[in-house]
Amino acid sequence: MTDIDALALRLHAARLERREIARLTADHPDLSLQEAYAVQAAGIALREAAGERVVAVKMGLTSEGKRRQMNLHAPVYGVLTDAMQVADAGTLALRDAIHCKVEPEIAFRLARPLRSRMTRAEAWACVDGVAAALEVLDSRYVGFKYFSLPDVVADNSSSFRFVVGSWRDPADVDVRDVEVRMVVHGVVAAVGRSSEISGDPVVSLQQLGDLAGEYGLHVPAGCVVLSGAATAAVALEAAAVVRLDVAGLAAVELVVSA
Ligand code: OOG
Ligand code: MG
Repeated sequence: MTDIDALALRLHAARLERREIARLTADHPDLSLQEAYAVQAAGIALREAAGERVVAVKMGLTSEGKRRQMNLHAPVYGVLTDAMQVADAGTLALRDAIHCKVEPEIAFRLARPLRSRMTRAEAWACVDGVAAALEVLDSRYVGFKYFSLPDVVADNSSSFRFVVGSWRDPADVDVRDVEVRMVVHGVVAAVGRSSEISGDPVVSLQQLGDLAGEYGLHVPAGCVVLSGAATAAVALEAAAVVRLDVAGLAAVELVVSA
């Protein structure tokens, strides 16, 4: 077995057992970003072998707020399966997670596959739906901390669960610079603007096209893309109701149980 598969299994087991582990670079200090994406892909292959289906891709670390919170300084992607999706207004059980956090996202549904080096107009032409979304992150690393980009990439960019609200026609919305407001149990927990996502959330699609081309991921028609959180993530507590309001889009909700 190659190291890549062994590392993927290490993270896979930690996730299934809800157990924190040391970051991979503690004993693989030379893990490259290329190898980290290979570990991520091997982890997704393990999930597919267990019957899960890839339905979405998420960009991460596309806003300054997130990069500062994680002390990591370049955008990354992660792959999301049907088993990670929670219905709008559905429930997430904290006992399924290690130490999860929630963050506000804007989702795009693709009518065409993403490619490398797309212009903004070309990326926008791939989109046939826009929705508000919540992403729940959960790191497999001790204390939800890591000190390198390869660690977080290998851990599928801390992916855990996501919720997508009702889709709107892209012709009816302009999400370049709108307010994003996440409310937890009636109290505003995070406020930002969509322009904090790569300057424009559509730019996240262009960046994903480039990263996917570089690391060998196919982002097909029908795929959903989360463009990255506009604000820092917020730790989740039981009995909370999380709602995200994005101006011009339908609100999306998540209920959190113990
Ligand atoms: C990495 C994932 C970041 C986002 O939207 O910025 C992310 C992390 O914060 O652990 O999903
Ligand atoms: Mg995110």
